[in-house]
Amino acid sequence: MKRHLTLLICMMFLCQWMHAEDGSLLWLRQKGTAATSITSNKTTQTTSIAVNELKNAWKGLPVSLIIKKNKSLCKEGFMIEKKDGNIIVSSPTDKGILYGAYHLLRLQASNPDFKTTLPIIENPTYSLRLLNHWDNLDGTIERGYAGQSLWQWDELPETLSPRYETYARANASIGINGTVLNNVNASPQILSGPYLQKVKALADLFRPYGIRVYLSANFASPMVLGQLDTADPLNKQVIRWWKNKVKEIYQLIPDFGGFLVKANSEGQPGPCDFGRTHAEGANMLADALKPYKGIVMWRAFVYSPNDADRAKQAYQEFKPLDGMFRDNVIIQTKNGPVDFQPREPYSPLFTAIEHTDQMVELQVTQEYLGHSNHIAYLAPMWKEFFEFVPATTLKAIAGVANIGTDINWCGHPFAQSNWYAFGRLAWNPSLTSEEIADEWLKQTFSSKEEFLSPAKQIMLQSHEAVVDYMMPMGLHHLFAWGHHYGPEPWCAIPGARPDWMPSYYHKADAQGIGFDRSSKGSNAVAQYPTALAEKYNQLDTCPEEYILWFHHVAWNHPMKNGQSLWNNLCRHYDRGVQQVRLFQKLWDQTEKYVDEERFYEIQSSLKTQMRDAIWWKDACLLYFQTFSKMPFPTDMERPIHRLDDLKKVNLGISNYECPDEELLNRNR
Ligand code: BDP
Repeated sequence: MKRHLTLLICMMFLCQWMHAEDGSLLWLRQKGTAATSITSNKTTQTTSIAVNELKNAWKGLPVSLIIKKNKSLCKEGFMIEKKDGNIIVSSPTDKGILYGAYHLLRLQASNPDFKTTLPIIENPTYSLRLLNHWDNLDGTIERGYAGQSLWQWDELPETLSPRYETYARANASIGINGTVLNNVNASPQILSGPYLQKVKALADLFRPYGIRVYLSANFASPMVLGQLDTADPLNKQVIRWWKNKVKEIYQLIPDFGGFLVKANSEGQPGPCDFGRTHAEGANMLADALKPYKGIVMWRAFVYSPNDADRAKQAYQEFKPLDGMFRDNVIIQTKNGPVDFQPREPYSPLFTAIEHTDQMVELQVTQEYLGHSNHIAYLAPMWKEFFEFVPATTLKAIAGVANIGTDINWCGHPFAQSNWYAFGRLAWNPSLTSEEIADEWLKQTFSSKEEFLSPAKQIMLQSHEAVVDYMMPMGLHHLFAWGHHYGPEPWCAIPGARPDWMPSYYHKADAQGIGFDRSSKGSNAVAQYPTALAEKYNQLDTCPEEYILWFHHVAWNHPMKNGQSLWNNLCRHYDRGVQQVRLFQKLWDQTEKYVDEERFYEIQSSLKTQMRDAIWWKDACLLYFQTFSKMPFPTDMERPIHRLDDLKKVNLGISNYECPDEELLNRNR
């Protein structure tokens, strides 16, 4: 009897453990009830996946999947309609069928009335919707906050982790159709024979999910792997080396997507090392890829250490090259002109380049937004970008992934929403942030209004809150040296690049604060189309959210609300902190509707976010006060720290003691 009881208790524990909510299911949680008829008119690996997904999760009418031509659909588009008591999902391709099946499941989970909205026609806005993994071959991830790299290079190609398939499913479910497997700071080894075998194994696995594989290429690969004494893009041997390499890749991976290249940026090799231009470098690779329909995504993230205003440099380097690139080259530019800051104006390259295909690089991983500790739902930030850069001017879209080996994939349960939102916006940038949040919450947590309302409020206000407590009003790059997590506006490392120091960006002095990029300053405003340039150029017409990006503003300058700049700055920081307090209360309201594990995990990470928000506010305001010499508004929450103490904070990931200047400048 006693033994039976012990067994029963053990089994109960085991069941509980098995059902413990660890976030690993992402937004793919639906389960079907009855065996509904799901048929398809053709069978491919891809349609079989679609059939299985529906068999496992669909609860409604019989579904027929039909591959057929339809003039209103592009290759990956699909139509969902109701006919004679059936749901028909049709598309010209099996990929479109798969997307249609996932869409049907999404509708089932997020819109109980969706049948009244049929027929639905969906075509993706961008034909290339890519994740960029900044994963290194040693398993680490540059700016990754969710564990190690998913790719188990040591085990590949023989062993395939089951997570690869879940990764592919998750991507396909939101329409992502390409993945760059390795870091833009690329090891040449990725192009070596043994590694290409490993890449092939992943490509084979991802193919039925409609996902193509791409690689980041190190421009010096012919020297490192091919023992050539140059990587000059005009050198015949170099050209031959790349042609052979590309041929080797396509023999293994016939649908290989192409290369992503970070060249002559932050110490990476590139054509400029050999007196050639970015266009000459990109074109040489493009020519090698062309016979196989491969592409080159050439990054415009360049800035040299000496030049005046870092925000101007990508434009200065790439605008004169417009029109000189082959038609299978796409210039890949970050959304803002500096570097994924909490808020930046859009990069003026997007409206300046006219004769070359362009794509935007967004950062899903929260390098500058609290890593995986803070809730920062990024759809609102990305939507801001699309207000300035019409979706149709872009050929493709890429997102720097936030995915790692953590059981919940992204570190923070809410960070999954950024992976999700990236995919959904890449498919359709006109979806609203709220629609995407709503879909994601319903699929990931619960459809109960009592849950949705507070959770959605947190999500929709979260990005602005982070901007407020970190870098409001156009401030940028106030981050601590090395880790890009905490504040260090005072940071000054002797001998380090000036454009890696916060003071280069905030320029706080006795008069005021902010970077003068007006026509009286660096004149970065001139890189924008005339109407915008004029608007940004004048202090009184420049939007307040960018004011310190474009102007050096006097501390006592009266802002639109009649109060001084200093008071406004204080109010923003304070508002950020108050918002996180509000998020804590809102999250507590959801307790009844969320599983214990995720409820407490998020509750606890909000405590960290609260602590960090106060840290940011106190550090920035106490430091800037040493210049403004103005008092805090009386109704603002007082700092709880002393500046001297904050200056001593060291998260143990900085390079303060690094004596080697080159290393110092590379590890930033
Ligand atoms: C910066 C990151 C650095 C990246 C670089 C890039 O700090 O790790 O290598 O961007 O995008 O934001 O190349």
